[in-house]
Amino acid sequence: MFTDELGQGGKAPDGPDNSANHHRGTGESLIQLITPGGERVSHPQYDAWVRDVSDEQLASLYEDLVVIRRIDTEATALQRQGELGLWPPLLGQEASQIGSARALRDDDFVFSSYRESGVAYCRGVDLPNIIKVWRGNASAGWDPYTVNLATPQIIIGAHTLHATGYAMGIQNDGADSVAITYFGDGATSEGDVNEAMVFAASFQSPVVFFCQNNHWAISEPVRLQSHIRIADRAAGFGIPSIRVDGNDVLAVMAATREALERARHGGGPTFIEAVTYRMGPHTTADDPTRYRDANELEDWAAKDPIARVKGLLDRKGLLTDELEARVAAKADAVARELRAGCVNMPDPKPLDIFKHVYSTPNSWLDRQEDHYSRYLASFGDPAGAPSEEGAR
Ligand SMILES: Cc1ncc(C[n+]2csc(CCOP(=O)(O)OP(=O)(O)O)c2C)c(N)n1
Ligand SMILES: [Mg+2]
Repeated sequence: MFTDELGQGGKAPDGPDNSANHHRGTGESLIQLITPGGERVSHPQYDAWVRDVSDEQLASLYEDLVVIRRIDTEATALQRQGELGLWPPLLGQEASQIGSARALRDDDFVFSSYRESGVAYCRGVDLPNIIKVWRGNASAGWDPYTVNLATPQIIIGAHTLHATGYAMGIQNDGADSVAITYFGDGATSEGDVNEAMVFAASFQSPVVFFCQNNHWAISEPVRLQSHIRIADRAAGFGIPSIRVDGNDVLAVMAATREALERARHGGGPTFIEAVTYRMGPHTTADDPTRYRDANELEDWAAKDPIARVKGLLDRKGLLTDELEARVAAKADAVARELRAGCVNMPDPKPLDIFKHVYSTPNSWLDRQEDHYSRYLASFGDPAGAPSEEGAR
């Protein structure tokens, strides 16, 4: 029923022992509804939050997991082929992203970090727009208000302040939507995240702090990041926390639904620590073999988020050839659309960089644009001319 097998990692050869059992703090157990072997285990509190999930919906969650892994694989390949400048892989974190994003309402608003491409997929962002920024074609891939998802934040933790501010706005409007913000284990050490939690707690704002503890902040292990469990940091702010198996899509969905309902009904913020693992590099520019042990990868491969849902579907007699074929066809179609959208994306014109900086004219920016325009013209190169949309 409860398991602590997904702790924060064992004793590092030369670091402090921060394995789950040695963490100081309230130490609530990890919530799990599907074991790594694909067995559905009951939970007295969290079963109720996913009781309505039908066999069909379980199959659809499986499809989402497979599709976003495929998006990730395809984008990684596109980067290796020189079509993208950089890509931050989400491999291993699929259940954290799908389980939480599928718990949201359309009118909830998401503030994410750079690794949440699975969340962007769930919010309905057009596939090529997910990779537009990583191709260097735009500063932002989509209009946040069309999908209620802010464009991803690279500055670690800065967007958690935006989420709290947005949630305070929801309160002023008297609405019952919720802001949710995604960030990493490393981000919890940033001042911005701490300030966002102070304000959210003080004003009991409807915001969910969704932390994907993937055990690494680039090359810094979480055991160095925090000497207590990440979820236990929330207690210092008076924010209730949930520590959930982040590789278990149902458990993540249950935890997120609980947090969202609390926020919707005036119960204030909740902190969710989804305990998961970054199976790939930090980004395609990183080589994790330089700082982490292959055994750790093996341990986590055995807790794969897709394999366990597949196992559960199998136990329930739902893993039919028809389902497998449908999911594979969907993943293929998505990969094709992503690739075609990427390689056929029109290049931006150099002067396009001045677009969308301000919504109203700005003399300081206009001067820069004029200067840059004359600089480009000095090469006699018409490439500097603004694209059809105009310079701004
Ligand atoms: C304010 C700030 N400091 C440093 C960086 C450089 N940086 C980029 S990603 C990263 C690690 C973040 O780790 P974590 O919060 O665990 O998220 P993850 O990458 O694991 O998803 C750092 C330090 C940054 N982008 N912003
Ligand atoms: Mg991390």
